[in-house]
Amino acid sequence: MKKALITGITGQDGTYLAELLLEKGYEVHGIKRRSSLFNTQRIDHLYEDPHEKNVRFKLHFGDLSDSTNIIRIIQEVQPDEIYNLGAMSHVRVSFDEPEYTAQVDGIGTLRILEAVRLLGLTKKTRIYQASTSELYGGVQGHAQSETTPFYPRSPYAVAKLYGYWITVNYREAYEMYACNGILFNHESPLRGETFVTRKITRAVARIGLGLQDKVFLGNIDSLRDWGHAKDYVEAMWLILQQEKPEDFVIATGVTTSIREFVKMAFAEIGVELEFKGEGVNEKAYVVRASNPDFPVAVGQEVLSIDERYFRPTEVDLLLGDPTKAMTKLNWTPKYDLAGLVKDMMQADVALFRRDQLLAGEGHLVPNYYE
Ligand code: NDP
Ligand code: GDR
Repeated sequence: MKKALITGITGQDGTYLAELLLEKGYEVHGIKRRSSLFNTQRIDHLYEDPHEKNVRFKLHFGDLSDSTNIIRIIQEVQPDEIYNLGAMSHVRVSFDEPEYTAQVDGIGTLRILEAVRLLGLTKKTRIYQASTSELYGGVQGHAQSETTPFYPRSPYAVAKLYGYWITVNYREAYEMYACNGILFNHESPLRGETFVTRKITRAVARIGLGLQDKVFLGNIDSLRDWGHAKDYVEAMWLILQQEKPEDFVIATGVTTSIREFVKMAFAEIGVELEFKGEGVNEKAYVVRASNPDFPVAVGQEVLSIDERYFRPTEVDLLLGDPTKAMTKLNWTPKYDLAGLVKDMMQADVALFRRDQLLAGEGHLVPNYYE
């Protein structure tokens, strides 16, 4: 039985990847951070009682900022594959926590590689590094592929740039099977609540159900190449199954603005929007509401711009060229953007119908404006 170790198992991708690897018959080990509250909500359905026999899902306390802990876990698990998905993954927050982001996203990657080397596992353990389209940040005007030079535009992207190159360097210096997946934005019903797509689908569901009046967003002109996280974890696995270690761009090849994503999400509840005004004064109003399950008032202002969500340096356009992954890995995504928006909206409507019921019974329902 193959053993995989996943850092960041409690995150969006960690959860889908753990599901996939368990389905494939792996023994899955994950590193979770100590927190004052349970932080395992996404993976609770995978939990197995450690007192039982033949448990295939095991969690270890750990942190990418702690080398000795990383070395101990890798020594104990002796994994065939490591997926390094753990990171401070929020671009906006990386401007507030640049040093911590460098420690975890940059040096954290080195800690994994060095642990495998020091433990003499270079011939046994394959390593996947979660690299990102944010590496291309300032590269504009054409689709971005494995040969496009990088231009990071945030402390997050600069930290990930180190992670990218140290992975390439260990591959070349020590002949390790270590690969970068340069993944473009991927979303799902499990996406963190403060990333823009999930923030939008949650807000739209709540507005439709009368739990919230409007949503505040930052720059709605930027363009992103969005795929579904379920498709993207499949690519991570494929990257580690090749004969030779290589880096791959994973993307859909289609780019869409935040404004268009907002329109698509509202369309899922039968609401049509009109955008008026320029720049920070732009707002969106309801011009048609055709679904009686979501009785939104025509003329209601449902979106305003809040400069607090602007970034000191923005990435205006991301558009990936997934040709290499499609030909060499034979990878094809099952979801397009419309399917992704539908999946996220259905999940958030179901989630907030529960809140609506609770609110109807007089229970306090938390406010989710942020
Ligand atoms: P999430 O933010 O959902 O998950 C991040 C995970 O990393 C969580 O499990 C988190 O733990 C863990 N983590 C954070 N800090 C540490 C630390 N110091 N030590 C150990 N673990 C830590 O991210 P995604 O699942 O969306 O992304 C997975 C990886 O892929 C990340 O590295 C991200 O940067 C990268 N990536 C993501 C893309 C996307 O569009 N989703 C695109 C390209 C790359 P906790 O739950 O306790 O916070
Ligand atoms: P990104 O994702 O920065 O691309 O990083 P995010 O969803 O945070 O932002 C996408 C774009 O939306 C604009 N935006 C807002 N963003 C947020 N979070 N909140 C808002 O209110 C808002 N309004 C507008 C942003 O300015 C930006 O242009 C994600 C992360 O998953 C990274 O870890 C990963 O590496 C990259 O995708 C690829």
